[in-house]
Amino acid sequence: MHDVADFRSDTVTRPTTAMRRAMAEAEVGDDVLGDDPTVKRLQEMTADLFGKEAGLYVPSGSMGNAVSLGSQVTAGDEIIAEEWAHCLNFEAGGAAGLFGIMTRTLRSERGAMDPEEVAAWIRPGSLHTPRTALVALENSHNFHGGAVVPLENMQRIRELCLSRGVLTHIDGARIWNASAASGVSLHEYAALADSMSVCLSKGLGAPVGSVVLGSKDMIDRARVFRKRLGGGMRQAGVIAAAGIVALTEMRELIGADHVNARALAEGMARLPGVELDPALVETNILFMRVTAMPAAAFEAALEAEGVRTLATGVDQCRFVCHHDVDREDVERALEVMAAVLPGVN
Ligand code: TLP
Repeated sequence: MHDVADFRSDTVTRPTTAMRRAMAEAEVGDDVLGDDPTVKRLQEMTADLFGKEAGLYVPSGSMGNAVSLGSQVTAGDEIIAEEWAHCLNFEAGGAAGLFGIMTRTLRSERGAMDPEEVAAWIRPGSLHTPRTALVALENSHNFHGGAVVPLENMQRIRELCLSRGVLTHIDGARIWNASAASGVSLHEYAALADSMSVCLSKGLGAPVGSVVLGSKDMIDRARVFRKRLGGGMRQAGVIAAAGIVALTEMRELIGADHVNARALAEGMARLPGVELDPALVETNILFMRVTAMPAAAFEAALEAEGVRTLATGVDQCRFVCHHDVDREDVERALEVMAAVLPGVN
C-alpha cells in the first residue's frame, strides 16, 4: 500500500530501484551526433522486439506521434483517425498546428473503426478534395477505456490502406497492455504499421521516453523532425538506460495491472451512485460514471483521503492501474469511495 493511491494515470509511475541504478551507471555519448551507446541499444532492442528495421528514441509519446505524422504526411493532406484518438484530442492540436494536417475523424465501436467507413473516406485527392495520406490507429485505446482493438479489425484496415496507397500509423503507447490482454504478439501488431510509437513511461514505468519504429528510411526522416521539434537529446543514455530496464523487467508485470483494474471495477460496480460495466475493463484503464455528485467534487473528496482519480467529464472519472498501485490501494480506494458517496452507509 502507498501513502497516496494515485490512479490518475500510468504516467505517474516512478523509476524502480533497478532503473535508478541503471541510470547512474549508464554509458553515454552525444546522441545527436549518433554516439550514445545506451540510446542506440534501446532503439535496437525495441526495434527487434517489434520486428521493425529501426527505432528512434523520443522524449514523449506526443513527440512519437508528431514525428511519425510530420515525417509522412504533407501539409494539406488528410489523415483518418478514430474520434477519440489521443493524437488528435490530447496533443495540443499538433497535427494541425505543427504540420497543417487535415483530419477526418470516425466514430467507432470501442476504438475499432468500421473498415467500410474508412474505405469510403479514403480519397485520392483532386482539385477540390484533400488526399488521404495515412490512417492512425491506437491500441489499447485510451479514451475507450483501455479497450483492445481486435487484430482482425486492424488487419482489414491495413489491407485496404495498402490497396489504396495509404500509410498506417499505430499509436502503441499501451501496446504492451493490448498484447498482454489479447495474446497477440508485438510483431503481429507492428507488421500492420508503417510507423508505430510505443511508450516506455506508462505501464512499463520508465521515467521518460517513447520509441518510434519503422523502416530505416522512415526513421531517418523522423530523426530530422525530432531535431526540428527540439527533441534531439545529447547524453540521453542516462534516461534511455531506464527504458532498457523497462523493456526487460516490466513487461511481464503488466498483467497484474489488468487484474487490479478489473477488481477495482467490480468493487465500484457494487457501489450506489456509480455506473460502469466491469466486463468492459480489458486492460488497466477504466472510466466510470458518478451519478451521486459532480465528478469534480468526487475527485476532490477522494483526494482529501489520499486517493487520486482524474475527472474527465462532468460526471465521469478515469482510473488507471499501474506498477505503483497495488491490490491494497485498490481495496482502500473502494473503502474511501464507499465513505464519500452519499447513501452508502
Ligand atoms: N496519455 C495521457 C494523457 O495525455 C491523457 C494519459 O494520462 O493517459 N498516446 C496515448 C494513447 C496516450 O494515452 C498518451 C498519453 C500519449 C500518446 C502521449 O504520451 P506523452 O504523455 O508521453 O506525450
